[in-house]
Amino acid sequence: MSAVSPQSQGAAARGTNQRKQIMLVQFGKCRLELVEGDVTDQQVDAIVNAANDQLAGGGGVDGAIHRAGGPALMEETRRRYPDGCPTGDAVATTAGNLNAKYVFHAVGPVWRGGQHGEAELLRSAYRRCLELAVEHNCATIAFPAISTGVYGYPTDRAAEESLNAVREFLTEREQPELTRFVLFGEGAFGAFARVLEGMSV
Ligand code: AR6
Repeated sequence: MSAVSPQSQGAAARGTNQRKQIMLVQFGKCRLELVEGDVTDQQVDAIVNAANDQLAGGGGVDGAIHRAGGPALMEETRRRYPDGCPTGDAVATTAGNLNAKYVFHAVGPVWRGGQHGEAELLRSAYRRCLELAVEHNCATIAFPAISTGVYGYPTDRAAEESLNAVREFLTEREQPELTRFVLFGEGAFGAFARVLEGMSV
């Protein structure tokens, strides 16, 4: 098992008075970051979208990604994946106007109380994105907190499954170099940070 050395630090967001939270952890050769922010602002090889199984677009992260990426994203998605994408899986498109090479459209589970395979489906959605990152030679990838918005997955439970899935993958495969969770708001950041701190001791 890789050594884990957490360092947590608050950093002033450039150009604003707001303090944005950042937490960094190293798993062997791989770095895991938690940041508070907007996933569409990230400059990484792959940005992950929290999509639905029809890849039909929607609100939340999905809406923001399609707005920022432009219409080319939906055109490509429709052309290449007319049947959508099953829950727990992910598909890749190019990233349009986003500052990335790819968007990985991941489909997380709808929360139905926790007894319907939600945890395994959520872990699988993260794993599939990391596999796509390796296949597409992506050194850096940014995730939102899949399923924790419209799909209703409790954030603290999602943090546990998501971070464990990513840690397992990074420890086994030793890539990608950087995995960043981009968490919308202090509440989501805090939930993920608490789980990551617990994992590091
Ligand atoms: N950057 C980072 N995180 C964000 C952003 C953003 N720009 N916008 C929202 N979040 P959701 P889901 C957070 O609802 O639960 C869509 O309609 C948000 O606060 O985007 O997987 C799809 O089409 C929450 O914590 O995704 C599907 O139908 C998290 O991202 C459905 O919603 C995920 O919220 C998918 O639902």
